[in-house]
Amino acid sequence: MKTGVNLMLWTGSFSRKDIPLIEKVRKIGFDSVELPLFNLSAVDVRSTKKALADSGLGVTACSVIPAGMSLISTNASKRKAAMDHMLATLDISKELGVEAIAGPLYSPVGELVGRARNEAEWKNAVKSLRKLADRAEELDIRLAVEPINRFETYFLNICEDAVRLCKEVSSSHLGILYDTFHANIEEKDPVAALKKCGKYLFHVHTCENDRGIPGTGHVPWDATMKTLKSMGYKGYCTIESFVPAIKELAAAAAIWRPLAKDGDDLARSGLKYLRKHISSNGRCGCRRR
Ligand code: LER
Ligand code: MN
Repeated sequence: MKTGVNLMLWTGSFSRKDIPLIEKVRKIGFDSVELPLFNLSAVDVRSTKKALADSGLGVTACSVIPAGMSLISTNASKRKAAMDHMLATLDISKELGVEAIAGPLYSPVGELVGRARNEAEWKNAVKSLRKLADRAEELDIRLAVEPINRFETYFLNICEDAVRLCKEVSSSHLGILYDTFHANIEEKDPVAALKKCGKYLFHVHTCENDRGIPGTGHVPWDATMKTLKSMGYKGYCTIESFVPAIKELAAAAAIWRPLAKDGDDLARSGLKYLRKHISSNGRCGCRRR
């Protein structure tokens, strides 16, 4: 298992000005960096590619469906817009050397419609993700779909449904992003849910239950890490969090109080905690900060 950190600790959407963050992440000591690829036209592909290659870091990307678009909608033009956006995300990811694109790859974060998902939306999701996964297979980039909490989506909240989605799409390149923060809200037993992801587990977001520094709250880290090891998970444990200073993300993720001194503190302290877990056999016994 390897470590990673999402640049959302320091920026709202990855762009040219954020390239120095890649070196910062390497210096802090992470094995990989996660790029928030939201505004594709702001990415300087050549310079970013060089910075990534120079860093030697593994690279993942996180992606969301922009407002007004949707892979699950019964509105064909919304589906097409979302598909075009995701195909463009795959293309740029290929150029950057991204190994996996992860996130709620179905409808916009925060889109709630006052009812549960319906059969038509499920079928559209399967169809859309199959098309995307076909392209992901050609490019050899893994797609990891993330169940998120009920206040952020009505479409996919639990791992059991994510497994069903993966089974129905049936692609070697479509799997699950398990996020400890969302699992803590939605799963009756977050660790059992993680285990059930089985071979579909492609990526992990290691977030504390309040989105703060891993190890400072009540996520069952010992059991989570032990389970990841027992599953033979070799992917990244990527810290994803948000700080009030990045206003657009703070608003989207409902961060209304500081959860650490700043992004650097969150990254450094979180990494220290995760590393102890990753290198220990069985129970870590790590003390909470
Ligand atoms: C959304 O709450 C989340 O956890 C992110 O991974 C979305 O980019
Ligand atoms: Mn996440």
